[in-house]
Amino acid sequence: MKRYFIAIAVAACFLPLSVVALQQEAFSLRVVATGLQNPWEIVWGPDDQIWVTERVGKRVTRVNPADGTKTVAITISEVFQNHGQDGLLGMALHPGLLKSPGTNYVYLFYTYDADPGPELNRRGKVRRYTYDPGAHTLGSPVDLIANLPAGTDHVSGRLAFGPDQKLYLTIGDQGSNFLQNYCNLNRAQELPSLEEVRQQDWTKYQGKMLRINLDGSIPADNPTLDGVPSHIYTYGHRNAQGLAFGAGGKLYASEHGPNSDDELNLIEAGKNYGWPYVAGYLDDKAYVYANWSRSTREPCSSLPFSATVIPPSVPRQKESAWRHPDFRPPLRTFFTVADGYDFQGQGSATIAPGGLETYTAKDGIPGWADSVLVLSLSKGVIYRVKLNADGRSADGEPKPYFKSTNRYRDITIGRNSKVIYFATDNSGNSTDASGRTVRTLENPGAILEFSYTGVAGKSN
Ligand SMILES: [Ca+2]
Ligand SMILES: [Ca+2]
Ligand SMILES: [Ca+2]
Ligand SMILES: [Ca+2]
Repeated sequence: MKRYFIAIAVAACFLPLSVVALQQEAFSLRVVATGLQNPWEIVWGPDDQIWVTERVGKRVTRVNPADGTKTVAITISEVFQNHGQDGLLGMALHPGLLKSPGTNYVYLFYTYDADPGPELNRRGKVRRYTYDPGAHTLGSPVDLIANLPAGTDHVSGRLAFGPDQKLYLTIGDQGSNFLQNYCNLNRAQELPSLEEVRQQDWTKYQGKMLRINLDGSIPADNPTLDGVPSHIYTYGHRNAQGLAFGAGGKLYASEHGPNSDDELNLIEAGKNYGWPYVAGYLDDKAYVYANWSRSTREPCSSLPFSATVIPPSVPRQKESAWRHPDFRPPLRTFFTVADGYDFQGQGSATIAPGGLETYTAKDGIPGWADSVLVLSLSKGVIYRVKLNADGRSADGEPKPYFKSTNRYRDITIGRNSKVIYFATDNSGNSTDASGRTVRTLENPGAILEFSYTGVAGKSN
């Protein structure tokens, strides 16, 4: 077992952290399993196995944390996967799994081809499976809601099971107004009409957080937005890939920003999280909404996309030109930079947040109770954000842990809350110890275990 002491002064590569934190906690690292095909969601199960969705592998796999033994619960041939963000994504276990009769349920979100012919019509669905504890397999599929938006970017697809017995699902803005989808209108602020909901036309569910009954229907107590009840719980989201409930049933989500302003949000019914009018705080810093689809004089399709240079024919709107009574700013950004920040020279001021978990154990790692752990894909660290007592604001700066040259995709905490597991991507960009961007990953397609071993240094 490799000793892995986290007692590092944080390097300057994590700019623009204003406070340099000195971590005291020590952890030992153990590689639990390798050879997974893009593990995307990991959940500690009631059987003390780590349940894994493999995005590219299209499988639900149970991994024995003691020896890494893998048992495939199901391979889903209907999953369609051909780019970096689609495939088998979110998973939530019914809290009654292996505990109460009639609740051996596992909920999955994945992308599929809704066109039976040769064309591709990529959509997303939430499907429920029943677990057979004797055979250790998943069967009896029931589609709860299908035909959800799913494109070639910003699919999101994180699922959580609420204390209110509802399913929560993130659906991204599908990369609209960005990169290869730059001429698509961003619909994160658009809300469906009564007729669209009646027709089960879920187009406007792009850039939303959904709250779904366990049979797929619309909860009677969901917010009514613009006079229309729907599955939409919150809106104005870009790409929320981390989602977890914390103390008091509060719901937290991480969200990818554009070139700056990755976010940690507290999710509350009916609120508007600002995208694409606002990135991070409503502060007019380093972000302006440029609506490529509304380019006048020169049609969007004739313009080359740039994240930093906006052609004059593309209308732009400052954050402060937009106001909304239900706007909710993030609890914390990673990171906000000032106007004039040199994105081309210095690169994006982002961490690319993957999964997220709340840390609630009072008898766990000292000082960690009431924290949120936000995973970074591109920095190879996990940021711990301490919350204030009411869970409604962040206390101090995010602290990085577990530095490695990996892309941390998802997290689960063991039955022993001093043991934390991470799933890693198989490929992509990370950051090495010197702060350089690299493409060679230390532990691709793996599950890593970090066990708290005590305090390495003296607090200053
Ligand atoms: Ca997880
Ligand atoms: Ca087809
Ligand atoms: Ca936001
Ligand atoms: Ca801003």
